[in-house]
Formats: sequence, C-alpha cells, structure tokens
Amino acid sequence: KEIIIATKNAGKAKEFEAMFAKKGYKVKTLLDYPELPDVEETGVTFEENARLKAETIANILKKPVLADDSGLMVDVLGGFPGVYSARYSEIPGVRKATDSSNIAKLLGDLHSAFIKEEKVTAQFHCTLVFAKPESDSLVVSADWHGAITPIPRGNNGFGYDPIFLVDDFGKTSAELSSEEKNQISHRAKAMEKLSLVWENWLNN
Ligand code: ITT
Ligand code: NA
Repeated sequence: KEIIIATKNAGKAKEFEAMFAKKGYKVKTLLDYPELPDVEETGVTFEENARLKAETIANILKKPVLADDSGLMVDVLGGFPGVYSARYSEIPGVRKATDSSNIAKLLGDLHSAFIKEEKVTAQFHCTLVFAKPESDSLVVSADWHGAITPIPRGNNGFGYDPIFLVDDFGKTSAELSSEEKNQISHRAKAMEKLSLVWENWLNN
C-alpha cells in the first residue's frame, strides 16, 4: 500500500513516512517524481495552498494525492510568518530562504519582545488536503501551542523546531525525539483527524 504526498520538504516527508508506516503504508513524495512541474503557492491561506498542491498533482497523476501546508504563527506578529513560513527570509532573485536564515530573521523581528521578557506565544498550524480526481477533497487542520525561545536548541526535526518551546515539556520541538514529536505535533494531530475518515473516502 502506497500514499503519494505532494511535498518536496524532506523534514515533512520523514515525519509522514514514520506516521504512515504505522498504518502499513509506504510514502512517495515529489522527490520521487522529478518530472512533475513546480506548483506555485499563490494562496493566502493554508487551505488554499494545500489544495493547490494536492489537487494539481492528483489531476496530473490521476491518483489520490495528499498535501500538507503548514507554518508557524507568532501571536505578537499577528500570526506571521504563517503561510509565508518557508519563504520568510527569501529575497526574490537574490537568495533563497533556508531554515537557519528563517530562524535568524524571526529572532531579529522578535528582538523587542524578548527584551520585554514577555512569553512570546506561538502555534504551529497544519492543514492537510487529500485530493482525488473528479471528487471533493478532504480537508483537516490542527494547531500545536507553544512559545518562541531566543536561543535555538536541539538537533532533531526541521524548520523552526529549534526555537519552538513546547508547552509543558520545557524542551524545544528539536529536542523531542521523532517518536515524541509525531505523537503531539500539529501534523500528528491533523493526521489523527484524517485517519478517522480517509480510508473510507479513498474507497468511495
Ligand atoms: P512543500 O510545500 O513542498 O510541502 P514547504 O517547506 O515549502 O514544502 P510549506 O509551504 O507548508 O512547506 O511551509 C511550511 C514551513 O513551515 C516549513 O518550511 C517550516 O519552515 C515550517 N514548519 C512547518 N511544520 C513544521 C514543523 O513541524 N517543524 C518546524 N517547522 C515547521
Ligand atoms: Na511550499
């Protein structure tokens, strides 16, 4: 059994591989389909971007396709970087964003908040869209609450994990093991919601 996920993010892919392995599924990602076009994320919401990725690739491959659009929403920044999380520190035509340049920019933006020694609350958000040709897509979302720490810690995970302090853990999400993160993260919670409905939906 196999699931196609419309992602090029190796960190996400690893988490999906682990979560789907428990259900007896192998995962394929866009890294396995180099001939497919890039899908431009022109949406302004997580759902729009997840739909663009899942529905475009499902229509090309004529197969069911899952997509994840996710990001970090910082309350004191009005929910930014949000849907722009992956591209936060990009300078178009000059430099691509990397996980570490995104973290550096976010910590810079939060400088005055840290000086006030307030708790910089934030949440990771994940929207999953499962699309299949000629049918309505499944959509589920979940959040993971925490705070931003000014000093990055931990080597696991990806993206903003080194600066995301998990509520009640005293650890960043990069200090959690992959097993721990895959039980409590925004992506794990969205997967749980999807699990309730997707096999039935796939077969109808
Ligand atoms: P695909 O669109 O190809 O899936 P992407 O990295 O561009 O890959 P998104 O547009 O959904 O994916 O951007 C999500 C960004 O939000 C991601 O690059 C991370 O910086 C951040 N992010 C999402 N989930 C995260 C997690 O579990 N841990 C840390 N950072 C996360
Ligand atoms: Na993306």
